[in-house]
Amino acid sequence: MSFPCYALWHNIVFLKLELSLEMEEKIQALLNEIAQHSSTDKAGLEAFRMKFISKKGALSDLFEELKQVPVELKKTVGQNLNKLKQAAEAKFAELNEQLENNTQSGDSGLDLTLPPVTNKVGNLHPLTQTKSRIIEIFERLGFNVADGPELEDDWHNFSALNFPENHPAREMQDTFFIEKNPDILLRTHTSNVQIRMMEKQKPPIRAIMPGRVYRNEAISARAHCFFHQVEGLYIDKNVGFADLKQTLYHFAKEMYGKDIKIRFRPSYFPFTEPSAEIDISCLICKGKGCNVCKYSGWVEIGGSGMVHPNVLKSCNIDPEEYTGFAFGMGIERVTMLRYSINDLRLFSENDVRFLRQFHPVI
Ligand code: 2NL
Repeated sequence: MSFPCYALWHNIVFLKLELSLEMEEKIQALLNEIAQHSSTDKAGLEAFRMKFISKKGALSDLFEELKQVPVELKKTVGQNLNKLKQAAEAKFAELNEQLENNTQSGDSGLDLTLPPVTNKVGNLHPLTQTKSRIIEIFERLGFNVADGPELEDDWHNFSALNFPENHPAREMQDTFFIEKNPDILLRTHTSNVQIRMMEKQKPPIRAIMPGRVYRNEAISARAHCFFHQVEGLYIDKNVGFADLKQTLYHFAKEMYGKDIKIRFRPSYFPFTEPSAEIDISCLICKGKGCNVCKYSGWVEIGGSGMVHPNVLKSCNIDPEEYTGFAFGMGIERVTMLRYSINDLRLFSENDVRFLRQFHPVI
């Protein structure tokens, strides 16, 4: 072998040796790097994969370089390279598991600083809330709660209540009659329930009747073709007008607060004698005068009176033995005054922006 040729061979061997040494150093450095790697987020894990495991990563490069290593060293370098590969894969598996555990325990995706999810539970309709409060107040005075039909006959809605044959309330514009049978109608008040109760039950009777009633009215902010009423009846021996006044005064104080004032204004109903409208002092201006009370300081919440003897007779109750008082209130009206609502139509439009405002504070 000539000198230059020998020198070349020697050089190549030397270079290959150098390459294997260099590879061993690289492998060691990468092993250290892998041991120290500790990222636990998704981006860190991906960077690790790219650097060590992917086809363009350090391991691939080294396996490529391994081809240049002299045969006698290939085994050792190859074994070390395999150790490096195993270390990289084990580390990747470990980091991946850590990341999954963290995700499950809520480390990512859950932001505790976000505002809470709002309560989507519904609430009772404001009229139902008022009705429940009225029932609560009268139940504590010993009144029962009674219910009856909304589709009623003439007797229970008008005749038994001492409505004369020619009374305007019987006219078509006030009452919804059933075309095929004008003796049947949509009740115009809940008094029909009281009549049914008096027909069935002997006094003492002490009950309130909440329910829906119907009148043929043009719909506006102040009137509707249906609304809700609570009527009350107390029949016993020696029931007088003082009982009526005290009962309703007690109700007004419970409903609107102890500072409320109450006033009875003479009036007329066919079913009571004497009759009186019930006014309470205006809650908006506290009696000083405003547009709700039309500058009078008083607002009407219903009507009342001593049950007319003819009504008692219609129900086979002897007016010489028993007397009683009755009253009627519009639930819409009571609710409007309670919450300062200025349009009756809001109650039946089912606009959630209105209804949600009556969510009770827990
Ligand atoms: C009002 C007026 C009233 C009655 C209802 C009644 C019932 C029977 C006998 C006598 Cl069975 N009276 N109810 C009495 C007076 C007034 O309601 O303005 N309602 C909204």
